[in-house]
Amino acid sequence: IFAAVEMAPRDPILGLNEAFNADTRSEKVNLGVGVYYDDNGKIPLLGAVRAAEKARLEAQPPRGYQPIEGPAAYNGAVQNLLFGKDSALIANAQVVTVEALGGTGALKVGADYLKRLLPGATVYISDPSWENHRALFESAGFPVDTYAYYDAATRGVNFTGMKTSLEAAPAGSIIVLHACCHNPTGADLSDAQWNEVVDACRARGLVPFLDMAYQGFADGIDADAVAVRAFSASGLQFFVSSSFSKSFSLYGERVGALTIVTAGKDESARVLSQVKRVIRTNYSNPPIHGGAVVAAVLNSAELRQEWETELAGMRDRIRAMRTGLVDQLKAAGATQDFSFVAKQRGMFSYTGLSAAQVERLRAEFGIYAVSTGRICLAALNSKNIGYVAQAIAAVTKG
Ligand code: PLP
Ligand code: TYF
Repeated sequence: IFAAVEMAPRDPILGLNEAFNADTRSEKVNLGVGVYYDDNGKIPLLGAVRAAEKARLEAQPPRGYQPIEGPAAYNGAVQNLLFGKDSALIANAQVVTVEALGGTGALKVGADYLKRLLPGATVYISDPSWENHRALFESAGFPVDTYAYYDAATRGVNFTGMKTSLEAAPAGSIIVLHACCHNPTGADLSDAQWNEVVDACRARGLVPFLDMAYQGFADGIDADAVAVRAFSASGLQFFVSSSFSKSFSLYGERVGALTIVTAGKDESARVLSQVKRVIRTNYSNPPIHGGAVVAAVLNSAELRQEWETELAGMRDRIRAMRTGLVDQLKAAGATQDFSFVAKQRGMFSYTGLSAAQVERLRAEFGIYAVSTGRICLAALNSKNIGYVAQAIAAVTKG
């Protein structure tokens, strides 16, 4: 039965890890995958997470099945992060949240449910977007198109183009929006532009699906929820996927959530019953550990404060790497102006490096980046930043 099976293409980002791991050069740097490393090049174990894990271990809780939708303590904490704890939507029971296997799992459960709800819809993702968005919605059975987003000339958002795309999308189309820290460009919408996107979704009858994978990595927990809050105030129904992979440094624990805003309590109950059916036929119910840790941190005043401080530390370190890279590129004699790197937000920068320049970085310097020119700033540190700046200056000269 396997004789005619073809080799599937590798994930362009995760595939880079394999090549990086096989590289024997000691000076090698992996700017490919979107993971936050500390200044020692290590994935941090946050102090708040360590404390919550220690308490769990000591309590020796039983390992029964979880509710299909995950524990209420977790789902409620996710809602508070997204909407603010005093949100009228929460008070009105207009919010349905289910725990999911990371942000990816939340997108997939949402996509599978949407396919049942709107089988004829087209999904629109930003041009460009996270590689997995297209594959994920296609695998749920949707045709996937793009809306204009990035403007290479300004290295910002082509907002006129984006609005034109949204206004041309057929009613009932699903619009996947990066809630903050756009992956891969680092270019986000302004608060005023979010309000215009809300208006366009309302006018065209579009179904917004906000992907929140980096809450707290740009300006702060509430500041980074601006898009979610704009949609919350609109009276529209919409979807949100949350990921705690980055903000809690819990990548491999697979902690995320899918949240759906409905028109009211009765709708919420019916929607939840359908989403639970999707989950039940996929993996039945979520694993315990990651969600329990996140809920314990978010629901304890003390641990939450510790987490917020640690999150701010990650955010500030990335910012310092952005300005540091701009300065060191200048010092290394780069002929190009890289000041835009300091203005982009989140973990990534679309550097404008060509595929050929990215290949030179790998071959000559052991520096790995995505062939689109995306680099992860959170992989830079005080030891490798000078080396990376020298290398980028070298391949972009002339
Ligand atoms: N969405 C975006 C935009 C991402 O960059 C990522 C990155 O990992 C995800 C979703 C997936 O998150 P997770 O690793 O929690 O599945
Ligand atoms: O964009 C990134 O690098 C992160 C990590 O299939 C990632 O979002 C990349 C690819 C993928 C899953 C996660």
